[in-house]
Amino acid sequence: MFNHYTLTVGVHNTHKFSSAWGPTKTLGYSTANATVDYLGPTLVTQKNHPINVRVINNLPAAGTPVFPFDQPNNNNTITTHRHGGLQSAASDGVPAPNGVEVPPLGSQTQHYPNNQAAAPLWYHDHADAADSYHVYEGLAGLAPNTDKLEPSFGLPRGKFAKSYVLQDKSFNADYSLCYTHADPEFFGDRPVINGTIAPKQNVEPRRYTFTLVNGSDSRFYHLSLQQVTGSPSAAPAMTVVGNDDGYLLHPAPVSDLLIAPGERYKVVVDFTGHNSQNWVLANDAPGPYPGPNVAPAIPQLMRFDVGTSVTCPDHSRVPKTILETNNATPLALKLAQARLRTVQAGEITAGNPQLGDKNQLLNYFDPPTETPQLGSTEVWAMRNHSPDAHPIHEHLLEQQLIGRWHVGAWDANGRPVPSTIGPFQPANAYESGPKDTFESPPDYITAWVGKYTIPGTSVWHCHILSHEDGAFSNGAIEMMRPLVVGLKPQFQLPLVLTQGHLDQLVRQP
Ligand SMILES: [Cu+2]
Repeated sequence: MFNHYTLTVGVHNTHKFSSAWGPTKTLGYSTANATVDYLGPTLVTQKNHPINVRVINNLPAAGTPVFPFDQPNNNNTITTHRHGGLQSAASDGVPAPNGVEVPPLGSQTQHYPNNQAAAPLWYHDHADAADSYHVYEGLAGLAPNTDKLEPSFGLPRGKFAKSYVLQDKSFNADYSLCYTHADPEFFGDRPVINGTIAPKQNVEPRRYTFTLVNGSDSRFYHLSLQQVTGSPSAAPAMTVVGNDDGYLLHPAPVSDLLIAPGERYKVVVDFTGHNSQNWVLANDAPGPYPGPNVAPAIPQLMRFDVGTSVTCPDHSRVPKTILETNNATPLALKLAQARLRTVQAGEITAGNPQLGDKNQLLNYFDPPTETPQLGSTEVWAMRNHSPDAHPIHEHLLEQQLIGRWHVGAWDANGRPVPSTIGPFQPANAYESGPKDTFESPPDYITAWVGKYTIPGTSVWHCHILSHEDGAFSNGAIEMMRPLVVGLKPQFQLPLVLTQGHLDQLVRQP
C-alpha cells in the first residue's frame, strides 16, 4: 500500500476501444510506473490510512485545442475530485472559481484521510465547464476504500469481485471520438465498459460481486440480465449489497436496477447452476430518462459466458444483514436532528435545466444559497419541475435517501400545488444505503438526509455531466451551485423532527 501516488494527466494516441480497431486519441491518468492511456489506475485505499495523490497536468498549453469538440474554452485546466470521498474542501477538486484548478504543467496534491467506511468511490476530473469533455476523453478511475470489516461479510472477493465503469460513446470512421454538446445531453451509440466496446467476460458458475459505476455523460441504464444462449433458465439472482458510499444494512434482491450518471451499485450476481449459458447485461432505459427517448438504443452492454466448473468451491454468501460503521443509524434518529432545506431543478427557458433554492433558479456564479452549519443534519427536498430526471450530487458528505412524493402540478414559480402532492413513497430497498447521488425524477419531490462534518466551500450539482457543465448557452448556465458548510446556524429552516412532520412540511408551498 502506497502513501503517495503521482498521477499524470496526458494525451495518448494508443488506446483501442476494440481489438479490431486502430487507436483513438484519449486522455488518461498515468502512474509513475505505467502509461495509462484511458481512464486511470484503480486507487485502492484502506480506512484510516491516509494517502496523498499528486496530479500533474501534462495537457498542452492553454489555448491549444486537444480534441475537435465544441468545448467552450481550451484552458486545459484540470482538477481531480474523488467522488464520495470525505476529504477537505481544499482536496475536493472544486471547480473554479470556488476552487483552484491546475493549469498545464502545474500540479495539485489532494490529501485523502480515508476515515470512512468501505465504499466504491471513484475519481474524475471536475474542471469548470470542461469536465464533461475530460471525463468523456478518459479522465475517470476507480478508488475503492476498504476496511477491516469488509472481509467478514462473506461476499465474493478477490478475483470474484469485478468493477465495471459503464459509458456510452460515439466514434468517427477513423476511430476518433465523437462528442457534442449541441443537445442538452449527449448519448453515444456504443457501450464502453472499462474502455472496451461491449466486452465479453468469462465467469465461473458461482457468485460474483460486481461494482457498477455509471461514468456516462447523460445516460441512465435500466439493467437486467438477459439470456442469449444455453438451455433457457431463470436469470441469475442479483442482490444489491452496496450503494455509492457503502454497504446496505439489508442487502436487497433485485431483478433489474436503475443506475444514473455518478451512481455506484455493488451487486452480487449468482451464476451458480448456469453452466454453459451466455447472459448479457441488458439496458432498456430511454435517454434522456425517463423519456421520451431521443437516444440511440444500447440494448446490451456486455456479455457473461458462464463456464462449466469452479476453480474452488464457492464459500461466499450474501448475508441478511451487513453491519457497517455508516449504515446502522436509524432514519428516524437522523430526521429527529434535521432541518429541512428545499431546493429545486427547473427550466426558465426550455431545454436549459438549472438548480436553485426554494425561491429561484440560479447559476453557479450566483452567491451561495446552500450554506449548512458544520455539524448539523439537513434533509434536502428536491423539487424537480423540469422534464428530465437529474442525479443530484452533494460533495463533502454521506447521505441517505428518504423517499419521494409525486407532484401532479407546479405553479408558475416552480412550487408544488399542495392538493396534487401524492402519498410518500419510501426509498426502494436497493437505494436505501449510504449514498451521495440521488435520482430525482421529474414531477417528484425527492428527499435525502445527511450530516455536514467537513467545513468549507465545495459544490452540489446534477451529475449529468453535460448539465453540470452547462451544455446550453455555451456554458453560461451550469446545473451546479456552491455548497458552503460554515458556522452560521440555519434557524430559517424548519425542524424536521419526524417522518410525519416531514410529510406535512413537504406539502407546504
Ligand atoms: Cu441534470
